[in-house]
Amino acid sequence: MSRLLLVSNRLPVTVKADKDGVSVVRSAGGLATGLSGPHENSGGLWIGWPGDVSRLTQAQRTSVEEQLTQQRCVPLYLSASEVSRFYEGYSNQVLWPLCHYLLERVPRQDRDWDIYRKVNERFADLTVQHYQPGDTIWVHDYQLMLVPALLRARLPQARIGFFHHIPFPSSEIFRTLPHRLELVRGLLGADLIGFHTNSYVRHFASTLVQLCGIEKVGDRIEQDGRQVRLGAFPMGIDAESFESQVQEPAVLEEVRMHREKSAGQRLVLGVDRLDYTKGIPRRLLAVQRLLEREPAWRGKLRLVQVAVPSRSTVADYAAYRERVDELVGRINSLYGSVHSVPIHYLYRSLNARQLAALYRAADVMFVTPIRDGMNLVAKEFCAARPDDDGVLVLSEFAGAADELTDAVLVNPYDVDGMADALEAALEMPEEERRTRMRALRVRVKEYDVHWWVRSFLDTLQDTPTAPPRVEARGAEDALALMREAPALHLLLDYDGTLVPFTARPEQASPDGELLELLKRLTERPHTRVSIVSGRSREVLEAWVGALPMGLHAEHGLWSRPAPGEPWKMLEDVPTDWKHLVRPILDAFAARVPGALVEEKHASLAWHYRQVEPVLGTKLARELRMHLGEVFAHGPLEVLPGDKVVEVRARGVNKGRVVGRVMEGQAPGTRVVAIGDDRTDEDLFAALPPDGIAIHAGGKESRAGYRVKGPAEVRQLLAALLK
Ligand code: ADQ
Repeated sequence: MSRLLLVSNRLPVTVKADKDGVSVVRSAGGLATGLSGPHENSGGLWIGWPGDVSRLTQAQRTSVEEQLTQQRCVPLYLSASEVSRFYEGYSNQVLWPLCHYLLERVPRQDRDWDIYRKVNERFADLTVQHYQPGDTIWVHDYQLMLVPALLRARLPQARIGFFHHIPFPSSEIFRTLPHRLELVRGLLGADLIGFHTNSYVRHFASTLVQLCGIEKVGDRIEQDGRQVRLGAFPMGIDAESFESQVQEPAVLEEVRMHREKSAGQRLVLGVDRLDYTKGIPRRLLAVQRLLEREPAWRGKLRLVQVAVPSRSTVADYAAYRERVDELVGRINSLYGSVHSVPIHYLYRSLNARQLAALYRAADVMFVTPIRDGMNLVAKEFCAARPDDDGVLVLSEFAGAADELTDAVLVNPYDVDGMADALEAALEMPEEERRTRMRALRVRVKEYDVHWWVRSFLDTLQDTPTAPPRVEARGAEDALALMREAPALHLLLDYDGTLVPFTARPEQASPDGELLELLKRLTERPHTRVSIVSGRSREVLEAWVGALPMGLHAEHGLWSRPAPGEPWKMLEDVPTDWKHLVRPILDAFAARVPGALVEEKHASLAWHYRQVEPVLGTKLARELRMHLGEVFAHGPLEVLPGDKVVEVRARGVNKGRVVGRVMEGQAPGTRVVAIGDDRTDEDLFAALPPDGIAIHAGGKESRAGYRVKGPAEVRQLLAALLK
């Protein structure tokens, strides 16, 4: 196993100072537990913030550092202003509410972005300092979204994973962020980006289409010549430890005590960080509604709500705390008696045993976040029920709801519906409770935190990392071969290879530099140049027809060996299908602004470069399917290109050009083909064994050599002239 470098905002430790000195205690959180095995076994490091150490003496600081080193942790200290602006500011006041669909909580002024970026740079710097070739880097969560790209720029060959622990919202929400592009590009520095659920993967994928114009987003995309994989890896818990804990005599004793104290009452449990995403007020209101509606439940049920203090220095959290306090007071004053109150509210953290005992004692676990990346509490409750009893009521807006389908699922915005669900849970027959809980436990035990870590890291290991500087080496090697060849024939694609793409096809005419470069290439001794393009004859003649080159238009349908010579068409190419296809393309163009239809002699093209990207991609897919169905066995081929769907007669492809240009060619001539898209793959495939295929771009290609795009193609060709 390669060495694992974990990078997260917080280190998995708590620093405790007392009069005897200072101790660094390993925290027992889910992430820390799941990752401790791979972290230690791989001899890896964990890089992160150890929490506020500003009040420690110098001696205590030294002791903290020693203890951290022993635990293979590397501290990154944050200043008070970084804590308030990077952590509380941008991370928790912008990204956190936004990813939980709470746009109205995002401040109007985006003041903390610069600090967010700077702290991300600090994390990346420290990681680079500790990186050794062969290490696997795993970056965690929304506080560090820029880190993958910052690392990639400096460690092109590193294996980098990123896991997003909170929801990734719909692209319509995400794109409201002023720095949306930087954040998305930050993530794309990773080889694997993991989310809890398939919906988050889908949202991220449509954000890529929407913001970056990346078209074919499946479970992987091409980015700067690398593959970036996307995947759903639902995080689990250390189920075994919860299960064994609730069988310990001391915990069972505590369970007995809880039951005794609740004699004659049903125990409903809520356990959360005190966070406005956790839906505590509406949960309280649901209890109130049930008591209001069904007086028989008064005095018969008790909600124990445990809330861990969280982010209390952020104003929204302080206000939220007051709201919860008020509601608890109001409901208790309305429905409490001299002997008992319906809501038992604890504002504190519990240790693992206390938590386990409460889970085991509860009749109903009430988990109602208005949004939650996953929600581990729901899973912990199931793991703590080896007695196969207890009912889980779970918000459908928690990631966990995708897996825990045997819970009673509720809409946390529907207070009446939640009151109904709570009553149904309280009255659920034993047989049904057991059947549901058994199914929940199987899920939680099988897909535990160890499974989560393994599946993410295995996928990351399987993801091909950036090929070792293929582009640069490829260009150099290709150049060396070309220089050695006694004679050359260059077959050059035009759009995307010699010139970058433009908004409208007619704007891509050659610039002076390109015309000069082509002219000089045609003057190079023993060198012939041909353009092999999908463009029409007229366009090629108008743009480059004056140069002494061969021209091949419409993907090789038409050829003209030299200026002044006649254009010849491939024989037997049917064109009588065009009047059937044209109306379909026109109809699709009429459905959306920006789409246009181009007609060539033996092909038709539907261009959508100027269409809103998500809609354009969707319509292009629909069009391809429609054409594929209607003309399944006809003489047509439907080809997806770069922002274009092209329909042409079967059997016409750029590969047909190769045979033609090689006729009568001087012995020893090497054919070099350069192109960027799928249609050029036909050209590459048809090359003779000693031909040189060069892919210009970051797509999958059969070409043996690669350069990045038009600028590098021009550099390569210019180098040939030196
Ligand atoms: P959180 O928002 O913190 O995590 P959650 O997944 O429920 O939410 O984890 C909370 C953890 O805190 C649980 O392990 C729970 O036992 C513990 N906890 C809660 N209340 C406690 C109390 N009173 N005393 C002691 N411990 C308590 C973020 C995302 C989640 C995602 C996780 C993991 O918001 O959606 O599931 O990360 O990716």
